[in-house]
Amino acid sequence: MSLPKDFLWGFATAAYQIEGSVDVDGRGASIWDTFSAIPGKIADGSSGAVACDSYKRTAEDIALLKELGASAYRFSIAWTRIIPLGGRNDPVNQAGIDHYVKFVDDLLDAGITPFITLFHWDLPDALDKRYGGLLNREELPLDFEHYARTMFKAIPKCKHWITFNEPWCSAILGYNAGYFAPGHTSDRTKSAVGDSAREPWIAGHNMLVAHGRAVKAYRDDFKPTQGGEIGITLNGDAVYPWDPEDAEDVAACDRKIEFAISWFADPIYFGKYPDSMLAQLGDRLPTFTDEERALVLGSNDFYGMNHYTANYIKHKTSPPPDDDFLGNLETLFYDKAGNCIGPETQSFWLRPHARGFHDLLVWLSKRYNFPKIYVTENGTSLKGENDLPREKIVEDDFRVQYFDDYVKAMAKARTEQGVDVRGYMAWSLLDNYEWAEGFETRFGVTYVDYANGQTRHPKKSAKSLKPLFDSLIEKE
Ligand code: PNW
Repeated sequence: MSLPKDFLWGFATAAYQIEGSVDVDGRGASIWDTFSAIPGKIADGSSGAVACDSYKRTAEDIALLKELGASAYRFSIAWTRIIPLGGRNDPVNQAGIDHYVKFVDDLLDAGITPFITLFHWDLPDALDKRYGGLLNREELPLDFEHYARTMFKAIPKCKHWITFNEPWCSAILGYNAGYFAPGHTSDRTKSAVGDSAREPWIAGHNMLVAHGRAVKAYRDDFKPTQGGEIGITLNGDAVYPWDPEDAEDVAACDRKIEFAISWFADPIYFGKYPDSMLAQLGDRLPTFTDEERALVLGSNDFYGMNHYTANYIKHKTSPPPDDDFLGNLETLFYDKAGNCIGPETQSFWLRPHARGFHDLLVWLSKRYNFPKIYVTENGTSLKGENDLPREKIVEDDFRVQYFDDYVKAMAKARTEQGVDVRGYMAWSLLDNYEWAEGFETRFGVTYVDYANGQTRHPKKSAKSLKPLFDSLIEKE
């Protein structure tokens, strides 16, 4: 069991979760600044206004990455630091560009390969207000392309670009459940605006086309001279039938992955939405124009995979309600025989089950003809971690075990099944702003003492990855 010689490994973060400095150097507001200011939307009432203060601590973060032995770092750019109002005719903010140019220079000087995510959910608020943000089929792709071009031009030294992080989360959590910014939902007790049955599928479609436009721009005008690669990062959980004897539960397993992953990956690899989604959603799923299809088809140089957990899947027999986004099925932690998928964590949706990682890597590889895969996120929270004193938090054996199990499951999938995995980024370098869960949930391999100046204290898991990868990466 092994990983290839040039395998890249390291850690991932996202701008709004770590940077803070929201009013510094001309940054504009994003939908997360607006959303987190609404009472009741964030568990502890917090925002990313300070977070880990990483905007001002780039040297400290790079020193930490170096100390932990990382060969790669995935971070995201705050669109509103580059173009504060977001649009293609709006002013560009040189101070924002300079910040990320220097950050990449410093990473490269430290021998760390940057992976840049262009969009990790922090849409310019001005675009949301101007034309409905992700819901605008004409404007969003053009504005995203312009922003992407600005970054490709500014940072030719970056060779690994990710367009969108987890469009499923932006579309479903942002426009169906209303749990994430901009908080749209049909539930009028939570939001005055939203149509859970329609908006998510429109937002998803528009992100796909925006991704396609940015990729075409990169390939036409930057890749020939810069020689880098570009792809999208999709999230998805592993699946097992609630009743392995029931063919309907087995079929529902594929449908679950199709509604989460193939929603985006099928148009990219096959030029069409999955049949299971077309059958259930009908004309609520937008139809690709010929131009859109051409932009999206074949638009991945690599597949970015975010993966955390697994579920048992039970099919439903009654017709799905209009706001169903799972594919008319239930996701469960226990199967029919009473087996539990994995232990509880601090995240209601996350239970470790490492075999699922192996099985999903194989499923994806078979469906999409063994694409080059970078695992762009994988990690866990710990039940009750935030309630412990610091000396206990840094002894995070549960997280050490999680990484050990998951990384070995990945190496096994490569060695035994031919999965073409080339890199792995643990989520996350730092405890950080966990979106609607605020700071109560800690995903970091490094404890951040928010109450005492954002000081960093590596946990046991931080130091466990280097020996783990050293033992798996081939020497020649
Ligand atoms: C990912 N869910 O999000 C994100 O890319 C990170 O920014 C985030 O911090 C990390 O995972 C840990 O949560 C997800 O509810 C958030 O199923 C929520 C879900 C899935 C992924």
